[in-house]
Formats: sequence, C-alpha cells, structure tokens
Amino acid sequence: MSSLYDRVRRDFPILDRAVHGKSLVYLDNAATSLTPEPVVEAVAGYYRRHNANVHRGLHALSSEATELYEGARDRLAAFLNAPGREAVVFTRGATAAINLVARSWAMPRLRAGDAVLLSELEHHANLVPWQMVCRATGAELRYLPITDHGVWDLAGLERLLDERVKVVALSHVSNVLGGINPVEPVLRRARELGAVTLLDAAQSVGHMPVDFRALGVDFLCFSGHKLCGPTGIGVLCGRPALLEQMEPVEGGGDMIVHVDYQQATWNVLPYKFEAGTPPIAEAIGLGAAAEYLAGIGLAAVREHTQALTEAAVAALEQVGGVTVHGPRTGRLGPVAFTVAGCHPHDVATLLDGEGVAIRAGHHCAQPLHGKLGVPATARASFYLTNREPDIDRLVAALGVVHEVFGHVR
Ligand code: C6P
Repeated sequence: MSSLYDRVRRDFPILDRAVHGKSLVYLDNAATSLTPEPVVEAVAGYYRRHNANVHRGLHALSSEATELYEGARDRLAAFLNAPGREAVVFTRGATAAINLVARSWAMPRLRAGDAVLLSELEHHANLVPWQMVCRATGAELRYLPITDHGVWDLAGLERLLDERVKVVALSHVSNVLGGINPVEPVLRRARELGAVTLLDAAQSVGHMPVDFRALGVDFLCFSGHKLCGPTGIGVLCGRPALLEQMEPVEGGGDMIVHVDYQQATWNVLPYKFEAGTPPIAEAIGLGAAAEYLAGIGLAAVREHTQALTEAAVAALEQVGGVTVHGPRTGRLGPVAFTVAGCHPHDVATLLDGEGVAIRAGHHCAQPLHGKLGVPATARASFYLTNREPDIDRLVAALGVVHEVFGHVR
C-alpha cells in the first residue's frame, strides 16, 4: 500500500508542511486533492513562457498557448476514451457541467409526465439542477434508493426506470459513503429505454479507470481539483450527437462563427459551449494531471486508494463511540463517520489540532444525511498521497476527542 505513496511522495512537497506543530496528514482529498509538482509546473510554465489568450492572437505566444490548451483537450480525450476531442468541453467544474446538461439538454425537452431518475446519495450538484428542471417543466423527480450498506438498491430498478424516465443522472462514487455504485446495469436499462444518462464521476475519475465509451454513457462530468489538477476547471464529456442538438447557455466570444446586430451562428463543438476566455492555465494543468495519473496507472491508484479506504473503515470501527457510514468493502476514498456525543465540527477541529485535516458537515449531501439520520458527519478521504500510518494518526487523534469529550475508547 505504501509503495505507490513512496513513488509519488516527492511530487507533493506540501506534505513536508507542519500544521499546529505536527506533520500534516491530509485526509480531505474528496473536497480537493493535493497538486503534484508536474501540474504546478505546467500551470507556472504557461504563465512564465506562453502567457497569452487562445484562439485569438496571430502572434507566437498565442499560438503556443492555443497549442497547450488544445493539447490538454487531446490528453483528456485519451484519458477518458472519449469519442473524439470535440466531445470534451471544458467547464468550471462538475457543477457547471451538470447545470449545462440540465439547462441545455433537459430544460427545453422535458414536460409534465416525464421523469428524471437520481439516487438518494447525490451531491447537491447533481440534485438541485434537476429540481430546477422539474420545477420549470412539471417533470417528476424519482430516486433510486440506497441499501443499508450505502450503495444503490437495484431491487426496484425495473419499476423506477420505466419509459417515462427521460434522464438518468447518478454519482459513480458517493462523496460521503465512498461506495463504488453498480452503474452498468442501470446504464444498460436506461439505454434500452432511450433515456439520456449522465454520470457524475467527480469522485471516480482519477481514482479508478473510467472509460466513457465502454460505459456507454451519454454525459460524464468531473472537476479537475479532485484528481491532482487545478481548481476552476472541469470537463463535460458528451456524446457528440447529443452535444450537437444542444443550444449553448452562455453567449460571448469564441462560441460563434458569425455575429450581426440581430443574431449569431454557433461555432462547432466543443467551442459553442466555451464562451469567453477559458481557464487556460487551469486546462493546461488538468491535462498535466491526466498525464500524471495515466503515467502512474489508474488501476494502481484504485488498488492503493481502495485498500487504504477499507483499512481505515476497519480501524475506525474498532474505536469506541465511532459509527462508520457506508459500505465496508467496494469503497474508494471517502469515509464518513460520527462520534457519539461529539459534533462532527468539534471532531474536525480537534483533529486539525493534531495535524489531521478532515472535513465535517453535510458535504453538500443534505438529503443523504437526512436518510442516515444525522445532520452532519466527519469525513476522512483517502487518495494516492496517503499511506497506512495516516490511519494510525487519524485513530490516535480520535484519542484526543476522547480526552475532551470522554466518549471514544
Ligand atoms: N464534492 C466534497 O467535499 P465542484 O464543486 O463543482 O468541483 O464539484 C461538485 C461535486 C459534484 N459531485 C460530487 C460527487 C462531488 O463530490 C462534488 C464535490 C466536494 O465532497 C465539495 S462539496
């Protein structure tokens, strides 16, 4: 488990940091991952040597910047096994990508009598945009339930996913419960019925091999900052035939072919969805992150992260007063837990004092927390920058919670 960590360790000098006098243990990867040197260098290199706008200038720096920006798109297309570079739309992140599909594909097409199928464990980013669509169109929202183990319960799938369902939008891996959901049977049935599918892969791309074409999904989205890339950049990968049918939701520079005082015609894919100056350095950084992870191998990243995550679940279950939410196995990254008699915010604050960074709250999944019967959880989340001693530090730090609150053995 440590060998992958040992291999990448020197790429993450931030791990040399001390926090409150203790060496940093970073267990907040589901919120945002740490950034390796090759990605920092790619971003800095753009600013140092090629700083210019893209697609516009006729000077050397602008051509170089355009080459780097479009090169990043090519890397992402290969990384995802996308059906072409035109399938890769750069967005601000997963949230913006889902909103784009909701507004541009679903809003004009859905009507009363139609349904949208989500699951009970969705992040607000894959929930609120669909609530907005359903409120505006009169379509119905349906939810795939979760089992007691915190993954989708497919027992009622045939009943829930019928011909009225026009959109199926689901998270590949829950940002709270960490379970790798059984996407294939759901996507297969959706395809049979002709429903459009969207996979929120924010917690899976960069953690395990994800192949757009093999999945047979229509749309897939994620944010760069959860897979070693910069903030402010993400991807909507879409089937070109569907992207072609969609109207842009933002107008401006670069997304047009011709404009007169009355109207405009749209640029080709993917540019019709990239209005204005894009996040150039961020896209270049994301391309470098994809190359970095592909160089390591996504199967190795998954093996390492899943083994650590499951070891953390087992270790936390041995700590008195601690309840771990979600599956024991088949789990990748996030481990949400509660400590009897101690608010998750207090847990996170006390752990921070021990140099252990976790997140606490509802993790933008309030309905899921309602389902779990708790308003909030503490969440440790693992990635390639973690190793087994981090679990020991987490468990030891929970001893401090015991000292202060007297609940943890
Ligand atoms: N989850 C977390 O701490 P953005 O904010 O657009 O980069 O990503 C949104 C998003 C969408 N889907 C899933 C499954 C996610 O986990 C996230 C982001 C972070 O869990 C921040 S709330």
